[in-house]
Amino acid sequence: MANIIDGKAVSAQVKEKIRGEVSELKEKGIEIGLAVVIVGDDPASQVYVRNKEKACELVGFNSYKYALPAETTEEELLALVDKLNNDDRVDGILVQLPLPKHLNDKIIIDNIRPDKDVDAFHPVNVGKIMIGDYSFLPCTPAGVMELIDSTGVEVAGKQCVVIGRSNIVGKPQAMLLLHRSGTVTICHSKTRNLKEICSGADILVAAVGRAKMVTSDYIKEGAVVIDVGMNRDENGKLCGDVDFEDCKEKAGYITPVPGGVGPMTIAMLMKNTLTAGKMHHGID
Ligand code: L34
Repeated sequence: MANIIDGKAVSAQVKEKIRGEVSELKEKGIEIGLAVVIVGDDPASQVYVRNKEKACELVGFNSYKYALPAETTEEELLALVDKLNNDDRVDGILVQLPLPKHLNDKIIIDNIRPDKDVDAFHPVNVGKIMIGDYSFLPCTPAGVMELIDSTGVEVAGKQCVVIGRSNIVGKPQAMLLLHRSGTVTICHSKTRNLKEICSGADILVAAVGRAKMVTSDYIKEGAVVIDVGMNRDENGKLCGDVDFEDCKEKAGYITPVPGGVGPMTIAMLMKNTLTAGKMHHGID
């Protein structure tokens, strides 16, 4: 039986540390604010945004939620982003993705001030990550790194395989593993011999968005298996990209869904917001 990595516990530790720092800042009269913008009524996004608000409350940030109707126009959304860019109470701005189809993510993200871009999705922040000189790391990949670290397994020199090449997870994940001197392979829908490549991985990160695609024949005995997927199975139950039941004996360490990467994404958002707040107040 593999060790199950408890994302809730690790995220609680991260948030506790942030809570301490936030209360010290408050004593100095410094308050930190996060604005979360959600457009439309995607039920999954609503849950994630709600969890972000709860985390803000826990660590002591002011949270400003903007729930806009699905018909919101690009001009309206850009006007809100501009307002938040210029609002001194707001240290971090997050526009929850996916946006309704008529809105172009790229245009919106390009208009968030890079020093308030706590998702690290703006091209300036993406570029900084590429060269290893960054203030913010993207929340999900950064959370994955924390979960790997929680196992005590060293990344340097290991075979690391990332399944998925999105701008939000796969690509930056590969970069973060590379920064830690992992030997990194990125797999995607055109990859040949996917199973063979994955089964050579000491550290496997699955971020494809296909329910239970990674079965035990994809993993190496004793591997660290991190599941970024958030899918619904045939019974409508939340599940990851990894078939947890099938893999839990063979893996050395494995994350569950829920309770794995999801809570860490949120903890890392809190960390980035604290960093942004400190930067805006000239601390550190
Ligand atoms: N802009 N859009 C922006 N930033 C992000 O960092 C995200 N992401 C992804 C989707 N869109 C985004 C999130 O917030 C995914 N994501 C996210 C956040 C939280 C959780 C999952 C994904 C989460 O709380 N997961 C819980 C279960 C939630 C449930 O019950 O449905 C868990 O334990 O995994």
